[in-house]
Amino acid sequence: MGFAVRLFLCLHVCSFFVDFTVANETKDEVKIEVIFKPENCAKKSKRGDLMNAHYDGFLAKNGSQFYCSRSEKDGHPKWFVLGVGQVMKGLDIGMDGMCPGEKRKLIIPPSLGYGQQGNEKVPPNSTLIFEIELYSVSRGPRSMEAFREMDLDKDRSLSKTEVKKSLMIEYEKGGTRRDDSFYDAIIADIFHKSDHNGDGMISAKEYNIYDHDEL
Ligand SMILES: *[C@@H]1O[C@H](CO)[C@@H](O)[C@H](O)[C@H]1NC(C)=O
Ligand SMILES: *[C@@H]1O[C@H](CO)[C@@H](O)[C@H](O)[C@H]1NC(C)=O
Ligand SMILES: *[C@@H]1O[C@H](CO)[C@@H](O)[C@H](O)[C@H]1NC(C)=O
Ligand SMILES: [Ca+2]
Ligand SMILES: [Ca+2]
Repeated sequence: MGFAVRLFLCLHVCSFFVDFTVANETKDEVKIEVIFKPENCAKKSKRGDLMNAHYDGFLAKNGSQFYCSRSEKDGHPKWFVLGVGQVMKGLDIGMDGMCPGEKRKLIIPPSLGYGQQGNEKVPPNSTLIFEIELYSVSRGPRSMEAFREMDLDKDRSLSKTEVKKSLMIEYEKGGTRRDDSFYDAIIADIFHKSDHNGDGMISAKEYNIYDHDEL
């Protein structure tokens, strides 16, 4: 949809409205607000799934932004496995049960964020607000399963055609057609991020090496 494409192309850079009022946060819970939910939501994220998402982080106390995946490094959506500690606990919890295309706002208490230490950008004991846009979810338990599913000719390597086919299945489940530029942009991103030796194929090894963020 136009909405997702626009976000993907970063024309909508980091301009989310942030509500500063943090009403009644309970200490150790992530508060989840669904901001946008796609009509077709057959597949929801669960522990072990490979996620691709943009997320922006703000301090609840004054709304200042401490993280923006759109302006960080190459500005590509981040890849990570859900529920295994690759991201902070609050994100592992708050991004569970999400559909591709869904947008959420999460309010994360310090205990599930950067805790009593904080970090160079986050003061100690900070409640955090995250704005999340989820692009894709690949079925786990671990990502190798998703890899084997995508690897149609079983040569242990993913071609652009194989990646495109799996993306089309993913994005067109509900019958919505996407144009080639939609897929080309995602595929360019995936290969930019994963095809480390630049041979135009993603090997099992390349697929398994995630570019982790500190988050
Ligand atoms: C906060 O929580 C308390 C106890 O659960 C409740 O009585 C109160 O109405 C809540 N306040 C707001 C602003 O939601
Ligand atoms: C918000 O708080 C942080 C951390 O205390 C501080 O660095 C930042 O300058 C503040 N931003 C605004 C807009 O007050
Ligand atoms: C953070 O919170 C803990 C527990 O509530 C408290 O002991 C500690 O002093 C706080 N740290 C700062 C810097 O406020
Ligand atoms: Ca293959
Ligand atoms: Ca390669």
